Order: sequence, then structure tokens, then C-alpha cells
Amino acid sequence: MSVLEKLRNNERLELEDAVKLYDLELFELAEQANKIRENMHGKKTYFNINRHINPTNICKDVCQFCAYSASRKNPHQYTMTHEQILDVVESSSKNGIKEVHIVSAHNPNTGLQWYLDIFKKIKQNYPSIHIKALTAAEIHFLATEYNLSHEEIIKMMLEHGVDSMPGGGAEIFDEKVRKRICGGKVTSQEWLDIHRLWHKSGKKSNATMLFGHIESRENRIDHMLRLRKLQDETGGFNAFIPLVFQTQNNYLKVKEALTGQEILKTYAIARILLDNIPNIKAYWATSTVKLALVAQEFGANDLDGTIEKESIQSAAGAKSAHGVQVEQFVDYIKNSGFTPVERDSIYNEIKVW
Ligand code: V47
Repeated sequence: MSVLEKLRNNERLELEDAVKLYDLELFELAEQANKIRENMHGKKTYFNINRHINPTNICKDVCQFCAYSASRKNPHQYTMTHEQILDVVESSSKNGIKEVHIVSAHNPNTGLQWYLDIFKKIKQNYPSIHIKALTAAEIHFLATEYNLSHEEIIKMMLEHGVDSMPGGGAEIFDEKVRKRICGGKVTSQEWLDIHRLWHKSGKKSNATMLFGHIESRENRIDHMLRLRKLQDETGGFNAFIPLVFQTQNNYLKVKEALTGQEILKTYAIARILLDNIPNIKAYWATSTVKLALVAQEFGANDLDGTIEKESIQSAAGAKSAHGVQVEQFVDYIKNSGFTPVERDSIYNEIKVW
């Protein structure tokens, strides 16, 4: 039976067949992915009003793809004080943000409490703002640095007010590629184990995949299938976010950027394979806003949010340093034929715009 026939029979695809999805014609894939998207979400496209905060860029790890970390090409080190972070939250709260998304580098100089007290102070002052913070890579770094278990760090996160975990640090699970692009960081198995523990605590998280560097199509499929397996077990992932690799200012010498076609195929394949993850997020900071809007027809039903300020992808060349205004975001979604739905961080609908 061909892959297309299997798809039409709603069969779950495994690695060998799933890789063949890339050989399908772009619009054939779009039709299949869109069918699933429409069954799950109709014409709704979710977004949230959020603020990204990256409190420090000093990093113990040396990921080859990263342009944000100050330890290598970027000489501009910074570590924000809690007061500076609270000032950011204060000004963003006036813009109506519902979520802060806090991701830092792995800074060995600040002490554990610096990381944790940020959350407590935000929660005390802004109890209704959802705190999405600490990737599995950060959790692993803190556990290793302070001689604690992953469970202990997770317990502290809960005690300090973290509501959900972002999906960062997953990169590519294939061990050979991972060793080349971010050897020494959290391993694939540890990344999955940490999310399993977080889900067991009753909380939700996201999952990312960094693609468009030295990985193969098969590596991407393998990555998605490892996530699908964990999701079968826990049901704790809200969204899958394929992150398009930004090529500037880093140590991976990738000459050929991905084509729009390859990116759209990857969104579509994610929608098809990840039948148990409700949302596929086209994170506009890495795909560009325009391609993210097209991705709505290739299975994506979420565009992340207004962001306000972004430092990780923009350091590597993305045009995402300043975010997008809500009205603009809403217009973009409407003008592309979809219904903008503002959501909270765990996908409760707040407002149909
Ligand atoms: O894990 C680093 C990536 C991630 C580059 O959970 C790069 O809702 C592209 O995880 N090109 C952090 N990407 C950001 C992240 C995220 C973003 C949006 C939403 C959510 C969510 C999570 O940024 C890292 C890494 O994979 N990254 N360098 C680069 N050159």
C-alpha cells in the first residue's frame, strides 16, 4: 500500500513510511495536513499576547548553532537584575500580556536562587500572568550545577510559581547529530525524561525541533516519532514547534538555507505524524511572519504570540527583535482567511477577534 493510501486509511506511519512523506507533492501534503487541521481546529488560528524575556546570555554550554550565548562570538555579556526583569513585566502588563516566556542561557555565576526567585517575584506581583519558564536544558544544567535531581528542580519550579515549560533545548534527538551541534548539553533521553516528570506533576509543556542545519529528513522524522511516543504515554505536550534554523553569527557553517517548500512540508508532516499533539505552532520568529501565515494551510494552527522582544533567534539573523502589535497580528490572520483566536498559555480560548 502506498503512503498516500495509508494516510487516507488513517493509518499511523512509522519511520520508513513517514520519511517518504517528503517525496509527496507539496500540495498533496498540504491537503492531507489541512484535512487534519480543519477536523481539529476548523479555521481557528491561536495566538497569545505574551512577552519573551531572556534574563542572561552567559552560558556554560557551547552549542554550535547558537548566536545568543555570550561566551563565544557575542562579546556583549549581560545578566539582568530581578528589578530590571520586574520592570519589563510591569511595562508589558500594561500592554495586556497574559504570559511571560522566560528562557536564559546556562549561567554558572548567578546561583540557583537567582533563577528561581525571578518566578516567585513575578507571581507575587502579577498573580494572573502565566509563567512559562525553564527549558529541559536549563533544568538539566541547574540540576548538574547544584548537585540536585531533575525531580528536585521541578519541585522547586512548582513551589516558585512556574506554570508550564517551554519546548526549547530539544534541538534534534538523533545522538550523532546532537553530539555535533550541542554535545555536552542535556541528552535526548534526559530531555524526554524531564518532560515526562513535568507531565507527571500534572503540568503541560511544549516540544520544539531545530531543523535546517546538518540534520537529515530522517532525523526530523525520528525526532517527531520520539515525541509521539512520549505523548502516547503522558498526553502532556500542548504544542509542537518546528524552529527554522537561523544561519548567522554561529559556528555551524550551513551554506544553504532551507527552502520555503521544505519548511512547509515539515509543518505538514508534523501535523500528519503528531496525531496526539493538539497544536502545531508556526513560530513566526524563525519562519518569518509571511511563511507562518502560509503554514496555516499546511497544518499549523498556532502562531505563538506578539513576543514584544526576542533575543535568541534575532541574534542569529531573524527579524524578530521587536515583536508584532496585536492589531497587526489579528489583521494578518484575518487577511489570510483564518479566524484569530486569542488563547491563554494552556489553550483556553480568551477571545475570538
Ligand atoms: O532551544 C537557538 C533555538 C530555542 C537558534 O515553547 C535557534 O512555546 C533558530 O524553544 N536558529 C529556544 N533557532 C526558543 C524556544 C521556543 C520558542 C518559541 C516558543 C516556544 C514554546 C519555545 O531556540 C532553542 C534553540 O533550539 N535556537 N539558536 C538559531 N540559530
